[in-house]
Amino acid sequence: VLLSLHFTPFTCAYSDSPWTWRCSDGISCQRQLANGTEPRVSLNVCWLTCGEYGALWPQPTIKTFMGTHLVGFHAQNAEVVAINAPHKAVKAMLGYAGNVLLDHLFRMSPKDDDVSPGQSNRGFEQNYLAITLTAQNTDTRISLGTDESYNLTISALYGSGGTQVNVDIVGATYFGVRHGLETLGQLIAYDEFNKCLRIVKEAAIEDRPAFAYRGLMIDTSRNFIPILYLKRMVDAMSYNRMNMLHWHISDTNSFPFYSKRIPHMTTYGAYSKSQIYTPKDVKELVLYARLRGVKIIPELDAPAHAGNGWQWGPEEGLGDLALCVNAEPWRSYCGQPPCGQLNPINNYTYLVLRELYSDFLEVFDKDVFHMGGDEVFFQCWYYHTEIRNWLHSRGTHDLMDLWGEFQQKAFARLIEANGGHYIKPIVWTSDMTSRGRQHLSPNDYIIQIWTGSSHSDVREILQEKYKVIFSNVDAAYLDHGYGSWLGRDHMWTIKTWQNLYDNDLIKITEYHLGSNATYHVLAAGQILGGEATLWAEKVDQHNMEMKLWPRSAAFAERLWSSPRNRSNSVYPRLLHHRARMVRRGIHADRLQPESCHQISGYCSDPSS
Ligand code: CP6
Repeated sequence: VLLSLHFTPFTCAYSDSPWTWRCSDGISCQRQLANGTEPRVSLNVCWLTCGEYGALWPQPTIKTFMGTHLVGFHAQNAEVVAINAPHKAVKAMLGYAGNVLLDHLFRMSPKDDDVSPGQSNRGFEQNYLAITLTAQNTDTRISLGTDESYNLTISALYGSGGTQVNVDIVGATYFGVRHGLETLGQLIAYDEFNKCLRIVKEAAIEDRPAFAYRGLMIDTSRNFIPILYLKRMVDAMSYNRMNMLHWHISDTNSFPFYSKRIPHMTTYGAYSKSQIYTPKDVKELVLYARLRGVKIIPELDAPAHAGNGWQWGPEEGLGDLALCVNAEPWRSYCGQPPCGQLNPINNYTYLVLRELYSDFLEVFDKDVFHMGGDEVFFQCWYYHTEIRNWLHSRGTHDLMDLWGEFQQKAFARLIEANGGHYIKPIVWTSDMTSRGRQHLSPNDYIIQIWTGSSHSDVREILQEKYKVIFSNVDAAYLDHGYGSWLGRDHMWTIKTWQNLYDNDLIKITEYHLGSNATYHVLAAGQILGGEATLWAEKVDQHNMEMKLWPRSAAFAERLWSSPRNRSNSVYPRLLHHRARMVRRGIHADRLQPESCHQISGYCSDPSS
């Protein structure tokens, strides 16, 4: 059971300065404090008056102690003084993560962050922040079973030369320690009046995630998204302790992944020569993400959602690898234009898949792989005489049998490409996960639920012991509400940050199974977590960040902290977290007019 203890509110003891209290809840507002006055503040107001400082997001699971006094220091007096790790590689990674934090501290401090002559008696210039990092095991890659817990303690030592603040972060793995550094970064704020950074003098936090899988999906097939923006997405995920980036790299629209073994894929399938992800790009991104506690999970969607890039079969004498590519009228052949679906009765299709899997596994991690499996459109297959003949020869009318055989063969090729080693496949909910589950062993497959949360498939999938990731369309679809790809704007309503925050996976499970069975499903680790999806029919690098953030941050807290409260109590803290993300360079969506930060009375949480 995860505990969340409330602690004494901060009193923000900036007692030596008149201070403009800038509040974001619209209830309290500008206050001038006389010298020596300590504000009396409620918990919420305190979050606000402290600014970003202490607005921890996602909320740690246990705070055993949080002090009330702050110590000032300069960024150049912060240092990682010791790194304990059982392994050279982990030690190097910890050094890197420490530098990411120190970089934040320098960026928080304006260039004139020195004390002008008349102000040099505040006594913080000598203060020192000493950080010790300890990782207990040798993991250098994050996986579904990684222990991401950490303990963070802060204590202060007074000396004649100033105060030394000691920060001690201990994690089971590198990834836990990195989360601890993230929390530390959120416990430090810039004090404009004194021109220094501030940190709480004493604190003790024990923290671990409620769910192992805290994901985001990006689609780079409908529109190409430059690697730089995928890195920015990873940055922002790391600020929210999210750990899985599901890369829906290909679809019918385009195939931007460069395959060394089959360069035709991008020659035929990329939008242009510059809209290609090279192996070097991908390796760089995978490492960049790993250092930030994020795993990149690639998806090679099949057999549907595959078209452009697959047209070269006939020219090379291999026959049709994909059917109904760009066929019109599209409504007869697919759910969304342009059409395309792999040809399951051409053996070369599986050969090509194996080569592609091999190229994917050379650049991505080799433990989890997304095989797609969404929205197979049987009409596309029925339309081909050879496929109707195949059905006839097998004495069946059910194309599920053909699809089942496809899935089993494709999975075998994936294992082959992985040198015969097992690799965990993920598939989307589909007809196969509702009426063709005999083709998917619950021991092998993870099912990603994009079905609505109240659909009976959810109950059946859980009852049959599958492990699941929730991307339920009624709460986790970030692209909805901006108009669909057909311009049918009425089809979907926008998912607000409150919808994502309140997308409680445990409540969904209880709705289907009752509390007793839910207990067992949770104990068996069937609920891996959740993933918000950004389908990119109307998305590119210019609008992706405001669609992702801060709504994904709301889901990140749901998945990390599994809070009992709903969204209506967290609004002020989210505003500060959003401000922090913006300060770090992320173009997160704006939630309020600035006047709400300054004038009392009229702005309040829209969800309450
Ligand atoms: N693309 C792919 C999509 C969708 C899916 N798969 C999708 C379908 C319906 C809605 C939103 C997105 N655009 N490859 C389904 C998982 Cl409402």
